[in-house]
Amino acid sequence: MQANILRLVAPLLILVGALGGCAAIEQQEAADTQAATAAAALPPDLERRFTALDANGDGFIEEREVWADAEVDRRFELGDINFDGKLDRAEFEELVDSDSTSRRAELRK
Ligand SMILES: [Ca+2]
Ligand SMILES: [Ca+2]
Repeated sequence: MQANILRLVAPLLILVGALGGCAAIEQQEAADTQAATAAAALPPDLERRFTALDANGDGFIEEREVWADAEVDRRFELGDINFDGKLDRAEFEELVDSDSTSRRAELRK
């Protein structure tokens, strides 16, 4: 009797497991896509400017890399929102969006 139930249930369990695996893979793929989107989220003109400043190509703008851009150089510390000494793309976008950076400058006074 128990063996019969197992024979009926086992394929279902395998199916459920397989579906769960698919869902996990889909979630991972979605996360990968999001990460890729976040890394390339800048409008083309900003992306060009970011890439030009990121001299060593590590995906971050460090303070020693910003001398080429007077505006970014001047406001580097304001733009470094998480204080790690470098600008990621999101911070760079915030920095060149003068309104939000000016607002933060006001808040820090
Ligand atoms: Ca860099
Ligand atoms: Ca930072």
